[in-house]
Amino acid sequence: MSEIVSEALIGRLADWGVDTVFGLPGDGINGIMEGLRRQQDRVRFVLVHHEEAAAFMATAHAKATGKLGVCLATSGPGGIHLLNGLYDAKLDHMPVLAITGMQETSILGTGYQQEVNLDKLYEDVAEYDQMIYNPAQLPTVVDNAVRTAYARRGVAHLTVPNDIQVADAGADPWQHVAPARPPQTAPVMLSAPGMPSDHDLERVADLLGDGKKIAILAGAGARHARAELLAVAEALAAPIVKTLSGKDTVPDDSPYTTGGIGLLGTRPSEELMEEIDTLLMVGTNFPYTKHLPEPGKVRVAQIEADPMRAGARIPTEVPVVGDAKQALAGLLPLLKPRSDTKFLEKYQKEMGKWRKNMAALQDAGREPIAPQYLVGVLDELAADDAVLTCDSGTIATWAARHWHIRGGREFFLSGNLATMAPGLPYAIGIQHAMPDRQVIAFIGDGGFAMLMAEFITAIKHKLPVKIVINNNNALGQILWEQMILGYPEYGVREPEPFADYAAFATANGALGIKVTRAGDVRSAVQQALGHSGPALVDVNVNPDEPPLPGKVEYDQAKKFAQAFLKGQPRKATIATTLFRDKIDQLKA
Ligand SMILES: Cc1ncc(C[n+]2csc(CCOP(=O)(O)OP(=O)(O)O)c2C)c(N)n1
Ligand SMILES: [Mg+2]
Repeated sequence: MSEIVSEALIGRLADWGVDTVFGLPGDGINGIMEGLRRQQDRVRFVLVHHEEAAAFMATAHAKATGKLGVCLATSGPGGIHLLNGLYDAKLDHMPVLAITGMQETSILGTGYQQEVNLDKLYEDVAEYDQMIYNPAQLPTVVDNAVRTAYARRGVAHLTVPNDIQVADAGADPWQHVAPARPPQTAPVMLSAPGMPSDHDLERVADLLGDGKKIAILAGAGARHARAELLAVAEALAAPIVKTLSGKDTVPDDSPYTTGGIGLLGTRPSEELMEEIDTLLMVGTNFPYTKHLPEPGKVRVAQIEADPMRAGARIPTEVPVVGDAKQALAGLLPLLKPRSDTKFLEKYQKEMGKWRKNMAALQDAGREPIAPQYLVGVLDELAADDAVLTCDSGTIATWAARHWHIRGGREFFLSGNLATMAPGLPYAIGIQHAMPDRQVIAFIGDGGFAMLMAEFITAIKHKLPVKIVINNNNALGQILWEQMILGYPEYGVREPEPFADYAAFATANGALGIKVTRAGDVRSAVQQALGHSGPALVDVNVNPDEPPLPGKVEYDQAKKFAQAFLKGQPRKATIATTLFRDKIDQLKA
């Protein structure tokens, strides 16, 4: 049996170290499925229920392992479904390869069934975007796709017409002026040198040497530089503020961090940003500039891997291009250790108060159940090296504040696209790559409902993922956003009763536990975490618990009050919740 193009394609990906492809078959990729079947000893195919989830899984694979994530979809609708997950990869700078099918070359352009010009559709999302017209293009085109995804940290897309998929890999049907000569370069990714020049590092050290009130802002690009971040923070007596995607850069109980920034960050981080005179940004392209110091108010140095992003967010006196870990290690010996620790101590004290306030909200005595209590229990009972995935919604705020990074814990969510629904597929993608880790998705009812069929994927693949649903029967985040804008909520709550997702889990052979009383939260979470297979805990929480910003500004409070006056439904329960939050904090 001669080798077909699809077999060569998958084989070349295996040479590159690809061991998993997430996808869903269709008549546009039958040849590629045959290629996967023939290469099944080298590459595992993970059958999903929705292509969007396959793209999220590939993105999560890249986030958690640092290696290329690969997803596969059929021509037309399948390729269209991948897009949201691919934009997640693009915006969070993850190397992902999407493979799609295409109509046979002989009928392209004739308006055949499902004919969608996926290469055109993907122009915006993909850094490398290529149709394969001739078997001779392989493996050069595969190599270029993989290298581009890694080098540009983004999406590569290959679309393969049906007839090419099953053509003889060695076929070359046409006469050429420039015959293809696939280079036999080793399938290894070489990273660009990561150490900035001495001159650049000296300029950073000089700028920091002049600072009196210095902070470090650490993002996802510094996830591998924990020890170096902490050492630099110690030398500078500077608190580390973390972006949400950079939550696992340093542990939450470190005396050197004031936790998150932005709407779901901490009050000390917000206040500190207003007070500093010097900022060192490391591995972050934090987009919410409103939460960064005003331009011109502070001196800024930035260490950033991508030359396109260095200094691109706020006026930056010393932008430096390099790998966070190497650059910080190179910077450390150039720093004059600061003995004045007053600024750091002030914010350590503030963080002490903030931590107490947050702990007070994890009130076990509340009915309906406080979401903060649910995360608090999960935080306490989960392993020290658990991986938590999360979704966009109020859940992100609860996780940001009540899920603590300690030990080898990791945390992933859709940082820049901030899309709903990746939490569950992320957990599946990561569990496939890390079968021995405890992988937990803490997600909302809205996000879960969008891709809930993927829980069946977890069951079928016998993946022990743990799903904890913060079920507020609402698109909670938007409810509060409407009120902060001064508009009474509209179209954001589901009619009662609350959906029962635990029943769905149980009906399909997993462990499913519905929790409606605070007294049952702990035992349910304990049981789920201790279960050897997939488990889902669906917790009805208080739908009227607002995720307030760490520092509520006068304007926000005013708009909130205005919404109340304009006819906000459920005023009484919201007010009661806010009142109890305050009382709990005062008691602490
Ligand atoms: C695909 C998509 N649609 C809509 C939104 C806008 N959005 C952001 S959070 C959110 C609510 C999410 O609801 P749920 O998952 O139940 O979480 P909750 O906020 O209730 O905790 C919505 C609608 C989005 N980010 N992504
Ligand atoms: Mg919800």
